[in-house]
Amino acid sequence: MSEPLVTYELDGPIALIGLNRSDKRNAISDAVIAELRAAVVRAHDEADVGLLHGHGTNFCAGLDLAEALARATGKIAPPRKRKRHSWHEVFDQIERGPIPFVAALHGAVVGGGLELAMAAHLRVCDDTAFFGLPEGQRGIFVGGGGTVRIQRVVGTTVMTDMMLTGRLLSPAEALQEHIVRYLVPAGQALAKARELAARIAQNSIETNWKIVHVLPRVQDLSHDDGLFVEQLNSAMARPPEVEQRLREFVEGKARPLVAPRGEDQS
Ligand code: 1HE
Repeated sequence: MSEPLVTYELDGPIALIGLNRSDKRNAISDAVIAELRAAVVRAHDEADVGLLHGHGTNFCAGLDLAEALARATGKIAPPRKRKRHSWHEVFDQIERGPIPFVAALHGAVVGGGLELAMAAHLRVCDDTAFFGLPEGQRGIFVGGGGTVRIQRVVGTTVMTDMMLTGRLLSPAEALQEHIVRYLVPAGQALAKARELAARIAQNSIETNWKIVHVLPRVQDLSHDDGLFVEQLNSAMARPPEVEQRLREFVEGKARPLVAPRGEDQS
């Protein structure tokens, strides 16, 4: 059997998901996306925290440019129907699924590789990492959610510079631009990410879910709506009457949905 393009390992509550195409610098092909989707869905079921990393000397060199060329020249048949962009779907599953994700970054974190990293909730890099958006040089555009996720974190000025000039950011600059929160010596990103994931896994699952889901949505709301959503999420524990109401039904004491014949419902 051939090597998987994406490895999956469950370590207690942590699912480690590794891009495993180091001969092609972990470039993302359609097959990689399909395996990544399967791994993420499995992690949603089995784990409390996900961890993205790359095998070999790079996290990810972005879109598989050879496959993109084959597509552009008609060597790969276009899909028969329009469907949701597969990268958007999978990266959204990472960012807006039931569990938080940590990303361990090293070497190239470029193009779609940076877009994938930005779908995680917390990023760590080592000092071999470099960050870039070379789409301009390749004649294409970001397509893995970068206009939303990267721009919101680094701001329009920084993203525009990265895209127009192809400027690569160093680990220190990535820290300054909030792309990463932790910078460690070469070779230690995965260990640090595992340590952070283990810490996150000690939180309540319910609070982790709220951190992942409430924060980005409130960021999109007005001040007033944001405070309202915060209140709903902080104050709304399950009301005590729920248990009583469920028991009434289970014990046959609940009022029927449909009124018995002849009984006035008005
Ligand atoms: C690839 C890819 C790739 C490497 N697609 N095959 N991404 C880029 O523009 C980045 C392109 N890659 C590079 O600039 C360099 O490869 C790296 C800086 C990442 C690494 O350099 P290096 O010297 O270690 O490796 P290499 O010799 O350049 O590449 C090794 C092999 O990987 C080689 O294949 P080989 O068969 O000749 O051995 C490369 O062709 C292959 N390879 N990167 C396909 N990206 C949804 S929109 C997202 C848009 C984007 O992501 S744009 C950014 C694309």
